[in-house]
Amino acid sequence: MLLPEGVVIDGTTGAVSPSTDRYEKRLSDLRGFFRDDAALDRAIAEGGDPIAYEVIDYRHQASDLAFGTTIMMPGKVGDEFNMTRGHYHLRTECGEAYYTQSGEGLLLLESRDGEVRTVEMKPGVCAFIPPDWAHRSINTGKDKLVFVWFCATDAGHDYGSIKDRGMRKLVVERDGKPALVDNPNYA
Ligand code: PAN
Ligand code: ZN
Repeated sequence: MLLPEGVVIDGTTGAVSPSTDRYEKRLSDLRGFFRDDAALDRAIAEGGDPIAYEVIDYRHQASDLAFGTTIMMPGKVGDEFNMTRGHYHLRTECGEAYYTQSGEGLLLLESRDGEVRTVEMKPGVCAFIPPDWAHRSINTGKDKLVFVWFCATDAGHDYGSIKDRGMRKLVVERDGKPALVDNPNYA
């Protein structure tokens, strides 16, 4: 039987205690997601293939609800800010919430019929991700971006559509500021 418990989440480091699982993605794991492969190679060589983000889970298969943190490092690949892979949920009726704890970023969302929206990520903002919207988070700041996510345990991830087609928009640095621009490689 699952028992209630208080899970301690550190909003600065993203540590979750207790947690059930974790993984990390290095820049080399994100090949194919950034626009500029040569810039990715340079960033990997210069930084020693640094960790781009880490995900820590509190997840029990016997419960419908899971949560955890994502901890994103600052940085850019070329002029594109560090980002997550981005995905739709396999169970298309499942939404999600992203509650930012520290840092600053943008949540980029895209519906199946091509509508694009962004939600600012900063402490105090809990972003609502409606069912069947692709979502990718982007660290546009100088520090770590840490957020808590809540979603259905079995929502699942469809990464393929985003990897194959890309998202319609990119978040790049222009004049020292984040800007949303058309993705020239969008298929
Ligand atoms: C989040 C994401 C996490 C990493 O937990 O999985 O931020 O992003 P990618 O999975 O796109 O690499 C979530 O949205 N879960 O559904
Ligand atoms: Zn999700």
